[in-house]
Amino acid sequence: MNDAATRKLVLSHLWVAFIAFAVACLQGEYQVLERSGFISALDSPSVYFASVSTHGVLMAFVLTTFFIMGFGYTIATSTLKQPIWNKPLAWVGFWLALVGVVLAAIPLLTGKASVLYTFYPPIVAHAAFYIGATLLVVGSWVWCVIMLVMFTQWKKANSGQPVPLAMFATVMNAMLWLWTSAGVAVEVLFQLIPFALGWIDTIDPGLARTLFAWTLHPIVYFWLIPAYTAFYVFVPKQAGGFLFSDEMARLAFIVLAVFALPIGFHHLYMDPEQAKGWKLLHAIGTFVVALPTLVTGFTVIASLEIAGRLRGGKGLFGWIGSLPWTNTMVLSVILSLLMLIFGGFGGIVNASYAMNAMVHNTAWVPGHFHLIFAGTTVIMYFAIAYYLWPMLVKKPLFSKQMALVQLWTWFIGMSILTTPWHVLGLLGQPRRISTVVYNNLLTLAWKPYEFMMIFGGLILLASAFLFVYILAKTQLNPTAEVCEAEIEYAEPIHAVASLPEWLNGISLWNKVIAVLMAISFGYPILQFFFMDSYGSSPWGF
Ligand code: HAS
Ligand code: CU1
Repeated sequence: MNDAATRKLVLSHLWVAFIAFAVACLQGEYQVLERSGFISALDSPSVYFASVSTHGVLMAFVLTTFFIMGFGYTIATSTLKQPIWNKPLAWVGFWLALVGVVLAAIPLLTGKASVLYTFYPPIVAHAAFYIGATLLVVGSWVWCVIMLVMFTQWKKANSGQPVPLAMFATVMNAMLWLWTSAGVAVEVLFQLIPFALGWIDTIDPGLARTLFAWTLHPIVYFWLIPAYTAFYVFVPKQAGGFLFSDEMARLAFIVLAVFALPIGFHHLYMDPEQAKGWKLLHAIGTFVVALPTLVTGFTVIASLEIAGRLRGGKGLFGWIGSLPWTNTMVLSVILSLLMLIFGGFGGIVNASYAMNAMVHNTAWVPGHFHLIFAGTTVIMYFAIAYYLWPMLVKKPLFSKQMALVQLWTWFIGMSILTTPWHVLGLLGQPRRISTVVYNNLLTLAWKPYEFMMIFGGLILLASAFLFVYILAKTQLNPTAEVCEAEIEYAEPIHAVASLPEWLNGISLWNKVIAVLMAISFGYPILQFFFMDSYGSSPWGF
């Protein structure tokens, strides 16, 4: 991290990510207020849907993609000890993605792209929205190419050597993202852009939703992998111990990347366009993809236990108390795992066909993904930022105490926000609605939960601004001494001297994915071309 040009590149990516995040948090608080119906002056479905669409795009696409790119450049340069391959190209990727975001933001903020982050045709947005989203994805592909080239070059120069675990995970994620984004790219290029420009009169929502389902599950693992990377490569060292198993970590990343892809129909259980046999196949894959998370939970907790015992913790649970709870990385992983228990439980409920029927399209689903994405995943983005910031700006963190408060408030706020969502879902409150006025006892029963959500959202908003404040203060602090710390990667208990190629490369897994995708999406997509299909006219703007 001594190369100023690389630091500038990484910081630029991370700042875009975190500014998008702060704006989206503001919108989040407005949305819970609007939905609650407590302040009638706020009631406006059109503003609500413009806001929720922007919020979703900023959180799910902008925060994540820019963070993942910036973090990936950091991992690649620090683990491979190589400069970024083709830095000008990396900047091209950055600018393409940023121009895309600005282009998409204009129709989003002016209510011309209120199609939510999942696009939902036949609702149609202004073409600039889809073109902007495409540029963002193309910018991220540039990052994928750079990661793959650096990985390949390193392997050539260090043949037979194990690729550092953090880089292995990053390259797996780049490969995963190329596969993941293909589904939505086809939808946008061949359906949505022509539809928005009026080149085609109708669209087949069944095909569009199938293509989006191709992307919708693996994208969540694209977001998650940096968090798991930090679990494995930073946490054990920060806790004062060792990684329980390097090989087990690789296996977890492989199963995550491979099985994230052929399972998207668990988002379509209640949709008519796919038959039940295909849904069953995707359901089975969904349960397979939960396994690497269990392996991750096990390995990370085992690593924490090693650290706790090395620090003198005794007895069955005594090691938990002796962990360094005031280390931002260690505190984050503990809070992240706690949120994972309940967020993951919700995922298993969703994945089970009969229970999905109960919760699908209800407030339960945003409850699930706020807990597991905004909670489990994003808290690790904070931890990574706190860890890297002093090395990126060469100044010590402005205030560790404030950072700890920020992490705790995020955890508390997210718990208060998402618990009522789960309950409201079970009480039948639909998701993706502005306000539901049934005027009956059912909606009265919702009110206390709505109130809790507003409160949880306020805590989160304060926490988000505190996060950005700490980063900005650290960077702008004129009096701080110079910080020369370097990134420290965790050592496994048993050092890996050599690895079989399947644990050290991606080519086998790329082929496995190709086969699994052909099996799970081949016929379900092809069927649209040889059955009668009925297009829908545009709906919306
Ligand atoms: Fe999900 C919907 C199924 C994980 C994100 N998910 C969504 C949506 C998003 C999302 C954004 O099957 C909404 C999409 C939309 O807008 O329509 N999800 C799953 C399953 C998992 C899962 C099975 N989801 C995630 C992750 C996400 C994410 C990760 C983001 C990062 N999800 C679904 C389904 C739907 C869905 C359906 C569609 C719902 C519908 O009807 O629309 C699994 O990967 C989860 C596995 C996790 C576990 C938890 C294990 C727990 C561990 C913790 C151990 C810790 C301990 C504490 C013991 C099984 C490992 C230690 C304490 C100490 C102090 C040390
Ligand atoms: Cu999914």
